[in-house]
Amino acid sequence: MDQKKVLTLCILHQHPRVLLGMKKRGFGKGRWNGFGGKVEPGETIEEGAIREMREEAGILVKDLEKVGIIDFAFEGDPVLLEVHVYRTDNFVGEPEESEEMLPEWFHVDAIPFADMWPDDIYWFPLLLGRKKFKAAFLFGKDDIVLEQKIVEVETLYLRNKQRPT
Ligand code: 8OG
Repeated sequence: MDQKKVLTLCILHQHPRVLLGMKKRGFGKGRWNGFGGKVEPGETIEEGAIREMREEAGILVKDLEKVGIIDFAFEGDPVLLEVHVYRTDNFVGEPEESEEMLPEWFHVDAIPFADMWPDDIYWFPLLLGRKKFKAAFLFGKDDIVLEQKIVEVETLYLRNKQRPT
């Protein structure tokens, strides 16, 4: 049976800059990304996003706006990832390096897509344009995008308070 992992991804977007972090270890190592990780038992998805932002960059985020839900499948792998994407321009603290991430601000015209997950170039423009979306990607060998689907939506289910099943 397919298994599903629920993850968060949070991007600070204070136009015209966004905060990304260089992932120093584990899944996605060597790529710039937003901050996030697995939702832990007993916490809501939004609580998970807030915790990860604090742990990985020393930032307290407020007014998280849910902008997207992305499903990832990997050819030959029964594990599906459901990534809940948030943005905010309201936070407290200065980004600090952690064991997992080296944070850096990027101008929105200089986002390092070549050194990011290959799907990001498809949906980042929606996030920066303050649009909401649902997306699905199928990855093949060497993280090549084999299939992709992105739909802009008016609203996302208000699942922030929900605990993953
Ligand atoms: O706990 P861990 O660091 O393994 O969590 C993985 C993080 O990477 C989590 O924030 C979700 C995020 N992530 C994926 N896949 C992709 C992707 O294709 N693009 C981006 N931008 N982030 C991703 O798991």
